[in-house]
Amino acid sequence: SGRVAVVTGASSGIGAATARELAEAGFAVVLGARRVDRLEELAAEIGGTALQLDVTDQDSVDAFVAQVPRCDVLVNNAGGAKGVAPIAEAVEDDWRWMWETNVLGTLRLTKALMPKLVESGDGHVLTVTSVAASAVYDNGAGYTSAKHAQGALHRTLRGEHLGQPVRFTEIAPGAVETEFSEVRFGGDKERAAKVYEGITPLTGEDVAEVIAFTATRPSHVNLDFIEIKPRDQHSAT
Ligand code: NJP
Repeated sequence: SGRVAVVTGASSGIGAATARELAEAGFAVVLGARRVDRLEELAAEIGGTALQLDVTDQDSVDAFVAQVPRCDVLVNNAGGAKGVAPIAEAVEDDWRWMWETNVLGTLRLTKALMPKLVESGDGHVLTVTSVAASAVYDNGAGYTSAKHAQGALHRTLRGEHLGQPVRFTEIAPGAVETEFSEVRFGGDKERAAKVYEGITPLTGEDVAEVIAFTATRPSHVNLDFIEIKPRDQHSAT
């Protein structure tokens, strides 16, 4: 079909699985992340183009977007949590990382690719937020606040583009087995195990299948918001 899907954070977890699913669905995929060696490996397997991308760096975003000839689907997936601490012990660098990556990263990519998404005639922006985009929990304010902001940004975009041929879907996952937990807990496996006690997490593929389903609905159908959680997870944690 010649349709092009851009996936950020495609070097791991949900993003890598999403690139795989979208390639299977017939999209030409553009894979973006900092670890370009991993992207190249994946592209060799599923096809597509591997391009280095740091969403926290405007120059990197500009160079990336300049190499994307066309964009029909954008999956804003790059993101994550860093650090677990009460607000009284908040580490400003961790907060900055979370806001730069999840919030401003989504802003930069979406802003830069929007002309191409409109030009597509059937554009679609899918943003991977979190159950943390609509909940709060102790020791998680840096992440929950960043995800709330990312969600607000995404939902506002939908309103600002009404009447234009672009769809907007927010994907809000609960616990997913990826490298997320490693980054969040800085490798502290005991702490991670305690937080996720009793929960069998989703796989990246579970979320990717939902993203691919959403991106392949007829162009007049907009799935606005999808929360996807493990069976035994009740709330954000
Ligand atoms: O995590 P992980 P997930 N520029 O760590 C990339 C949300 N979520 O797949 O740059 C560009 O395996 C990084 O690539 P690299 C979560 O908040 C998850 O679970 O090479 N890319 C890697 O590919 C996030 O928004 C859970 O290091 C950057 C990817 O991001 C999304 O799901 C729960 C980057 C992260 O892959 C995918 O995360 C939830 C940068 N500056 C929400 N910085 C969960 N897993 O439990 C990072 O509620 N990346």
